[in-house]
Amino acid sequence: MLGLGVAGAAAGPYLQRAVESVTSKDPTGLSDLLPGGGGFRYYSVVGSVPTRTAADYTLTVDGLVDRPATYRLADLQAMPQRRIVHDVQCVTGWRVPGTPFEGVRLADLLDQVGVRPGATAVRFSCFDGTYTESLTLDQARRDDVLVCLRMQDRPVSHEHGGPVRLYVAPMYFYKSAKWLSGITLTPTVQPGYWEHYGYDVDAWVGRSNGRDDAPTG
Ligand SMILES: Nc1nc2c(c(=O)[nH]1)N[C@H]1C(S)=C(S)[C@@H](COP(=O)(O)O)O[C@H]1N2
Ligand SMILES: [Mo]
Repeated sequence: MLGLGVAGAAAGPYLQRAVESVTSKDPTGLSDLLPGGGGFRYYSVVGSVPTRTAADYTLTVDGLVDRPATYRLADLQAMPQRRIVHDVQCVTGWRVPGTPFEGVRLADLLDQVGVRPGATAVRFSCFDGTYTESLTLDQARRDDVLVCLRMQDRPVSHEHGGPVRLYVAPMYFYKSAKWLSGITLTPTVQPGYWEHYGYDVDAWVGRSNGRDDAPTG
């Protein structure tokens, strides 16, 4: 527990326990540690997640915007792509070195729909039906926050949250919502799934959750 503050010591194991209790009931093994994962653990807070492909995937952007929009996979693929390589750090302790993520800047999507005055935050929802995340508008506009179509230089696999996941480079990996289906501009920050259990909303790696990990981005 060296280096953990009170908050981290109290909250850190909670995610681990919850994930384990979910995975042990998961007959698909989807959320379990799979071989060939390249150091990643596959996490899901639900037992099974529907598969979405280019044929039926959609991403809706709504809330406090001028032009609500629904994007298909091909729409996102047609936009300018950015590739970033950083370490990945989970708040439970595991870290994966230099991992490429590639996709559309969230900032570009926000510009397309036109953020209205009054919006200060972004809420993310997922087609697993349960997981949520959030960012402030300033965080969401960062260059290293991607609506990610590729991970490890291949299309984001179903297990990793494909076809589209969020990637928030400088924050703990729980901010990087998998199976992304909705982006909603909100008047205030609405804490995400794990944040209701005590994890920090501002989840900067090494500067939150009572942890002192080396920064990732
Ligand atoms: N929809 C969804 N997104 C999620 C999670 C989840 O359970 N469901 N877990 C988070 C956590 S805690 C981590 S560490 C990463 C794990 O990503 P991976 O499964 O690709 O390794 O996804 C994050 N995004
Ligand atoms: Mo995590």
